Amino acid sequence: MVSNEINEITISKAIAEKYFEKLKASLESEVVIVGGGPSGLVAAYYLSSKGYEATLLEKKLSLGGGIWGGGMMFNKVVVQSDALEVLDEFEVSYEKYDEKHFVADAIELAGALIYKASKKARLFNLINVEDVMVRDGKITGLVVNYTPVEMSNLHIDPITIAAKAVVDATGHDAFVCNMLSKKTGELELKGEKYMHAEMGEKGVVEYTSEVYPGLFVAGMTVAAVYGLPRMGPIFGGMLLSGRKVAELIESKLRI
Ligand code: 48F
Repeated sequence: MVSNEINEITISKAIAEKYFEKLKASLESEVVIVGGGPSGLVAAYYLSSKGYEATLLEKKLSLGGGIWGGGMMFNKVVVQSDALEVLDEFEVSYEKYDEKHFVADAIELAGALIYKASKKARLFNLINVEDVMVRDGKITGLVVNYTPVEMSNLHIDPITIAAKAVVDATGHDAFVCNMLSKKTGELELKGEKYMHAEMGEKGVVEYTSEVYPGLFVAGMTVAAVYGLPRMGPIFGGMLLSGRKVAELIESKLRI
């Protein structure tokens, strides 16, 4: 005899109610992070740990960005010694390769960043940021739609999410910065340069900053805006850039 304790309609109601509760709460966020790669996930985690309402929007089904495949699908990543404290914070294990280079498992790293960020921040997958909202020379929010709408070329209007600060963590695409540049002409992107791991790694952390009122950059987007070298499958710079952008936003929003 089958009991009636599990009900299909209750399952549907629970999903719809809880999802829209989360979405509604995110429509006026303190910080919105665009992109769920390493820099975005780390930023979301540290910002929410500091007590800010952080919403992260990722257009793909899975978060993790470029972590999963390591280098050329060899799913190990290198992290330099300067960034080990971020790995420790996320409880990611690593092996020493030499004094400066440490190796972590790409799947463990992606899983840990997603897990810890999801415990604190509001994470959304399948949401594509398609435009920026600007008022009086400042970014005030983002224009978003479900990814399948863009993929299937459906003529469906987007909705908007307000934010006091936006982080462009869309990696090589630098999507938000490119869109702002196109729509306002007020931001110039120099474009990512050749491979030079040391310069790239140092540069992405050093140049992590506010590039337009209300718009911050983290991760590879920093390289795209400031014309810095690429660095390949070493991830310390991404982690430290995510942590730094959280600190910059904290000091700005605290004022
Ligand atoms: O590319 P990605 O991992 O960015 P990151 O944090 O890290 C870069 C490294 O993975 C690697 C590297 C390290 O040496 O060079 O490439 O800078 O993650 C960016 C995420 O942003 C999403 C995209 O799907 C990816 O998961 N994204 C891009 N455009 C949009 C977006 C958009 N318009 N809306 C929402 N998400």
